[in-house]
Amino acid sequence: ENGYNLWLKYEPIKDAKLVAAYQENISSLYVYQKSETLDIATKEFITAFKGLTGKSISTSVSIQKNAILFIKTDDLQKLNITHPSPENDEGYLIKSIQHQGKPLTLISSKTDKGLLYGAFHLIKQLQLKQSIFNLNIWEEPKIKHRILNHWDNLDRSVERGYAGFSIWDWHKLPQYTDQRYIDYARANASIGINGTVLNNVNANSLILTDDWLKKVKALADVFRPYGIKVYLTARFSAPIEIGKLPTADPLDEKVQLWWQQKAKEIYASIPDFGGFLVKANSEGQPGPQNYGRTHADGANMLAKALEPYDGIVMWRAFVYDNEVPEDRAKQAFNEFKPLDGSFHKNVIIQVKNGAIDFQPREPFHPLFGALTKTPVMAEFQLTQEYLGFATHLAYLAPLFKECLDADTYAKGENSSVAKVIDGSLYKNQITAIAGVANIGNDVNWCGHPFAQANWYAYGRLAWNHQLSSSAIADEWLNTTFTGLQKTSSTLLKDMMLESRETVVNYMTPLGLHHIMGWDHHYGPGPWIKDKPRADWTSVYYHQADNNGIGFNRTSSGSKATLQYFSPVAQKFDDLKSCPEEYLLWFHHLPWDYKLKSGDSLWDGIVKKYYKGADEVKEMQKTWAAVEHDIDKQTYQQVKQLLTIQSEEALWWRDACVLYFQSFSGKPIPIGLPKPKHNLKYYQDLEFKFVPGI
Ligand code: BDP
Repeated sequence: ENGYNLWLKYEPIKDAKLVAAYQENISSLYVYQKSETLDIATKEFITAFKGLTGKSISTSVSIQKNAILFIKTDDLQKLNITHPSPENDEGYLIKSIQHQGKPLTLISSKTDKGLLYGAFHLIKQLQLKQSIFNLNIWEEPKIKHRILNHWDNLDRSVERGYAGFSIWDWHKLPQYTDQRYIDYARANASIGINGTVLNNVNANSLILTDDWLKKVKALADVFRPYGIKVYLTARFSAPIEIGKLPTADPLDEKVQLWWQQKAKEIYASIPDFGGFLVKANSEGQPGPQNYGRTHADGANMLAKALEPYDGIVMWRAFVYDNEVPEDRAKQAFNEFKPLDGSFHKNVIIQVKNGAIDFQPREPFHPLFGALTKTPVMAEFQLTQEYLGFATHLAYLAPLFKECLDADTYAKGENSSVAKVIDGSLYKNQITAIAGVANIGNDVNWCGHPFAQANWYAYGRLAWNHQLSSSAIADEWLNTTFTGLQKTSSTLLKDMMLESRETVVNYMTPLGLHHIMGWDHHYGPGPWIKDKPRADWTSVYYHQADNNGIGFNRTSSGSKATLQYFSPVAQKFDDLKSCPEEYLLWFHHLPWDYKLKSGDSLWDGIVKKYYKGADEVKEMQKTWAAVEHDIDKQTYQQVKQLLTIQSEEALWWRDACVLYFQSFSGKPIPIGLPKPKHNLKYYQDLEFKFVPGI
């Protein structure tokens, strides 16, 4: 078992009674109107059914007893079936019905894509050994554009990618379409992902040239029948670099025309092209501010070029400026809030879950809820840039949920981030969500077998943010490790649900953040200082000195707390109500500050680091306990990765504790073992060729 088949493993179900029931009650497929997408749906179902139950079924020309009927909502009447179906284009109904005396399973949707989603749902029902009787499943996605962002470069390196090289084999495209593209599309369709940005936000304008657009078209053609649209990142200076214009000023007419022409060209070959994702005036990327223009000027120019074709612009709010002597956590809000209302209607602002940068834990970004006239989408990072790369096991659904479920209070209580991005709070027409992909050309796609769960969880939450982390883990575990007994499944689920908190404990407990190794972000580096920008150092973020530690973002400090709506602002601002998991994110506190546990802050920090490292040892034990239920190859892989994780957790623990001790001057609490090496040892470690840069 090499992990290639992800959660789409169709291995024989062992429960003979159940298999007999499935075999007996599914006879054939009946497709009312054929299409490429429905061919895919039926082929997938037939393959799955054969694999899971051993029975070969096929499509038939008439409706047989116990058939599965694939039919679009508009055609229902023609068969005299009257069942309400979802209004949403991608929604679907799966219902057990009686039709002319025959029991049938009806899958209906307004679109072929919805029927494909329905097929995958029914397959999952079988994979999870659930009932296929008396079905009445009504599904509709809450968010319209559910997108993966690939930070893939044209040379096939992947920025912050830890699972090998890019799966886009640009060199062989457009003539050669790798089977991987099809399997990628299948996997995404199975969890409802319907868009992919193919290239890095740190963009290369070459992608917009004719030769490269042919390659993009080839991918778009593969993905289309799976309901997946292709998007590209647009480098703002492209009109200069590939258009030979002297400027990229968004108010220059020639520049506007250039983009309009470019859009026309793209849509001529990719009629359903999704649009552009743009990182502008951020970390050295060009943008409208180079010409004294605003983000709105830049975004609107592109939006107008895409508008005739229904394309959208996802304009990132991940901006911060070294020249601005302001807390980096506040800068995106400061730049975008005043622009609310000035964006064209097909622009959506893409906001990272937190205000700094995909840390193991961040409070939700204050821009969620703050823009009332501009749609906002959330960007999560599936690739584990700050959570141990593809070597640490960290199930991220709890991280995503923490953000999605957070109440912004933008319109009073019950104004969750999820409601902002699903459009229900401000009635936005465009709704979207993005996940920075953790996919590469490793045989198992994601490097770590458990990292697949983050791709899966992202897709599931993008479809329905109300699902629980636990329910998603259950689904993923039991479709991925097909031989799991109930006890093993529970053990592994508990391990997954704890795993992200474990990483927080051994990396950045109590609200610490951004204290990783310089540049490559590998391992601990709380001592990082004296870099070209203060906000690229660790000391900027932890502010440790002999008196205490933490970034004062309260009203007596940077005032970042005040960017939140009341009463969230007060909650974070007031030490008494600030949740301890965000303590040092918002407060600078003396080493002897008393935590809720009664421990001093120093003791509390140290204990968390030790706890995190101990928890990885527990994960190792859990994994050993389920060995009998896991195939040999995967078992060994995860076992070895957990060994690395355990060593690295100790490394994080010891390096951080020793470093912070050099300020606190306090002993490691009695009973805890001493670090293996001295601080200098950790500070002197050097790493060359770390992946993902
Ligand atoms: C940071 C990454 C950097 C990305 C940047 C971004 O370190 O590689 O380019 O975010 O999101 O997390 O633009």
